[in-house]
Amino acid sequence: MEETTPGSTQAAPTSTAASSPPPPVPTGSSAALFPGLITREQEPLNLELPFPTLAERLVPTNQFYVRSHFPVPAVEAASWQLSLEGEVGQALTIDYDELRRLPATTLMATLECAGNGRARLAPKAKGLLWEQGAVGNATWTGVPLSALLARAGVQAGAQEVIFEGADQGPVNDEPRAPGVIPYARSLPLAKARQPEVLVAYLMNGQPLTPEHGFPVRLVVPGYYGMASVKWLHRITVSAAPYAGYWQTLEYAYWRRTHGLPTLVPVAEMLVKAEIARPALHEFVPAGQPYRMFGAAWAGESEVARVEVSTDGGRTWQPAHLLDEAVPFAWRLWEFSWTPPAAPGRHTLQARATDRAGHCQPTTHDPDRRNYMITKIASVEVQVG
Ligand SMILES: Nc1nc2c(c(=O)[nH]1)N[C@H]1C(S)=C(S)[C@@H](COP(=O)(O)O)O[C@H]1N2
Ligand SMILES: [Mo]
Repeated sequence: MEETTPGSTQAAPTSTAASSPPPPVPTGSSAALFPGLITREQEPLNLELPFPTLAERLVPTNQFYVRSHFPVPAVEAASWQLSLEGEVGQALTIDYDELRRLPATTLMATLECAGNGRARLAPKAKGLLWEQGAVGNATWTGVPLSALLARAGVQAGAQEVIFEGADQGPVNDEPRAPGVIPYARSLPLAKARQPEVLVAYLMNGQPLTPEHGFPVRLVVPGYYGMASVKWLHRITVSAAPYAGYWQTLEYAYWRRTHGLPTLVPVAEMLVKAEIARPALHEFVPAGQPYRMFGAAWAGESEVARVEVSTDGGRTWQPAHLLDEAVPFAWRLWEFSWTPPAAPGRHTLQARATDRAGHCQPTTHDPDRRNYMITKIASVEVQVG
């Protein structure tokens, strides 16, 4: 397998996007537009992919999970504007047509919600109880953020870039927000300048759906989903670390520095494999080969291998990776398992290792709070 530099294989500009007329104004949103997804919450809309239905490396847009903290805002492409301000030489605003006339990049990237897998935590975690499917892989087309930053001219002393969505509301659960707030997150300047970070307007080759951020969203390959701000309308370059609600009170975890726990924002995705099939409690015929199947991803690194255990983690055997390593995109895998001839219950596990040698833990570290749930998952099946 080839070692690849992030962004190098696919971040090459692919022509200037067409200036076709803006797509129609979105009209509300509903779970009915996403047949087959599990509704975790109706309002705001939160939908999960039933992971056992996974079929292809690219998840069709109408099967791609939806994670929203506020009602989906109706943003019109014709009146949408993005402003870029703060610690820049020349603040700028750009509209939808101008954005689509700039040199664009298309890349494949996996987004996973930092809370994916929360349903497996014991004791019962707070927050939406995602099982396996708050994750998806799609192609994204947009303008590299670095090009916009270069155009505005980032001032010396800038540290972070803050991204604001057009969605907003109160947060009524504890910890409460101070009144109505928008969804906003920041990136360290160094990440914001990477060629893979896109101001995106196409998903799987089509205009974004309202639920996935129409007309324009940020896509931050390698980071958990919370960084990929939807309905993006304002970018602020900041000389100080941003300490907003979704950066500190939510989507933050404890890191120990000099023995002191310190809250830090959730950022890079950690290596993880998931089993799509068999599904939990599936019936597997005895004595004949069964094709186990799943996906694995590794944030800013790359999946080096996936292994399967059919004996409760005592021994591990290599799974077969079905597709090429592409930076930031998951890889599908399969493993042929022949269960014993005798009926009984069996526990199947899968784990992934990234290029840096990181593997998955067997227990969830409480310092991660209810985020970054990568402990090796078990699927219990009935052989008969
Ligand atoms: N404006 C805005 N952007 C957002 C969110 C949001 O609620 N509002 N949710 C974030 C979270 S937590 C995730 S996991 C991803 C989900 O993207 P998707 O709904 O397209 O799958 O969007 C992120 N961007
Ligand atoms: Mo998320």
